[in-house]
Amino acid sequence: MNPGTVLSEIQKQVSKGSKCYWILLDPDDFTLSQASDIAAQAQECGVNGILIGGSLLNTNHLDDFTAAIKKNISIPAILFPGDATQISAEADAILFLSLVSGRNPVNLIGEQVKGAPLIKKCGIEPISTAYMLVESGAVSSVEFMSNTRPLPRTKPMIAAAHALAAQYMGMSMIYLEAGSGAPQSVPNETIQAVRDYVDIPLIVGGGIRDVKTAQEKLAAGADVIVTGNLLRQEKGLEVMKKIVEVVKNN
Ligand code: 1GP
Repeated sequence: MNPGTVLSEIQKQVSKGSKCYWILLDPDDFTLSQASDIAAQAQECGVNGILIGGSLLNTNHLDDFTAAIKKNISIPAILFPGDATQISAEADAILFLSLVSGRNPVNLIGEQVKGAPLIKKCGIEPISTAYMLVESGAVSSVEFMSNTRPLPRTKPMIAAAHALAAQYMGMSMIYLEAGSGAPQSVPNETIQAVRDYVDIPLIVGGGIRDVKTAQEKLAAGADVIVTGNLLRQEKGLEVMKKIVEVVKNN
């Protein structure tokens, strides 16, 4: 794919009203050959992008992992970093996240300052993304690692105000996150409220493990849905293929 075109491709899709589906591969959860194989199958069935990353990596193979995925696909490989250590020149782009739901300066601007020069050296495309953590019924890894409070589930307008502020600050996308393996996904009311307030692409992830939930998030206004843990489940690939169909038919 042409360098520097990941965001513009997403914007093009969204402006046509098309929905997208990304899968998240955590380098701690898969071997290189598993990741490469899953990425190839994902592309073949119509997944639109591969996210790579995790809140805390316990392995040291991000470059090799990303290269193994890239070898088999032409859809974008996009880093989804937990911190400034998760940068690789092998990727096409990186979600340049700021955890705007929290009030911890380390996650709002500190890690970004550390990572920005490395991203420039790597030449990968940074995509400014407002990362918003929403309560999910359990303490997520993001909540614990960032030492921030998630947005309350029952107050959609608080989420909408954060998203609008992020758009006004010039961020290119919103990521509404319930957390990896969340017992409850982002509430549909929260997605709707954010959708009503912002017109930049809206990504929703965390706790989406079945077709019905995926459909609900799309209907509520998500432009992109993300599944991660689903692929660690038996029959995960089958569910992924069914979600692709739902996304295509939206
Ligand atoms: C986590 O949004 C992603 O950051 C995916 O979450 O693993 O729960 O699908 P799941």
